[in-house]
Amino acid sequence: MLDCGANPAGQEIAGMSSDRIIQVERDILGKNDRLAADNRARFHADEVLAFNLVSSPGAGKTSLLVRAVSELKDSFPIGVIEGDQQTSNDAERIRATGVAAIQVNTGKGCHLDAAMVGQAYDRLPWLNGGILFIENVGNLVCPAAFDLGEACKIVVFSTTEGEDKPLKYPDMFAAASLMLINKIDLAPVLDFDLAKTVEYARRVNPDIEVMTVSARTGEGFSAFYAWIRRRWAKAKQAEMAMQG
Ligand SMILES: Nc1nc2c(ncn2[C@@H]2O[C@H](COP(=O)(O)OP(=O)(O)O)[C@@H](O)[C@H]2O)c(=O)[nH]1
Ligand SMILES: [Mg+2]
Ligand SMILES: [Zn+2]
Repeated sequence: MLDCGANPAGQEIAGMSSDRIIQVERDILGKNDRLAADNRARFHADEVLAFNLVSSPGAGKTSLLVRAVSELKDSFPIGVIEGDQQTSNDAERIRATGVAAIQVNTGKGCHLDAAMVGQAYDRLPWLNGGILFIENVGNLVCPAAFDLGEACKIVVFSTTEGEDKPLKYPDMFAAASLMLINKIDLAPVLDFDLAKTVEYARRVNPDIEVMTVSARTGEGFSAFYAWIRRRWAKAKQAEMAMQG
């Protein structure tokens, strides 16, 4: 349990008083927030736009990134940080596209933290003016609580997961700026109810933007790229305004 540190469910832990548990959680999250602020300052200095991709395992984060980095790599310097408990499979899938990727293995850990991301960022080539994609560990719970220094979180939700997941795991949908509904190619065979999914997501986060995509067919990706380019232009504008 304490691997995670976030203890979002507020469970009891044998031998620890609830005050002590709350203190340990505050210490862990407080330290993470300081390191996330350091990451954010570095991304800012490098003019790097960082996205933190979160989802349950198998929603299609890596498939989506393989397609996106292949199609965006001529427009932006791109780097990827891949988080999984074990294996470097996902980093290898990204590197096969010619884009730099660093694998972080969290072992028993169930989320990436800001320290891991800072160390992985050191090992990437300089992404000056580019984009950093961080693929978090597949888990709809505690990655919501750990700021990595990203510009925003993107939750990837697939049509195979059931429409009610935004209600069951509200913290993640509340923390995300964009929901990519992936595997839309499978929607007809699954009787997937898109309207219901969007309604549930907006119930926990009225501001969440929603797009449907298929990492398999490429459907919906031009809208996703347009969204990325808008975020990028906005960050550039803010930068220029600050420089006066
Ligand atoms: N039909 C379909 N399958 C997909 C799509 N995206 C991913 N998959 C499949 O879903 C499985 C998990 O994908 P992966 O990218 O590894 O998910 P991750 O665990 O979130 O990184 C793989 O078998 C993919 O081929 C999609 O848009 N449509
Ligand atoms: Mg993956
Ligand atoms: Zn965790």
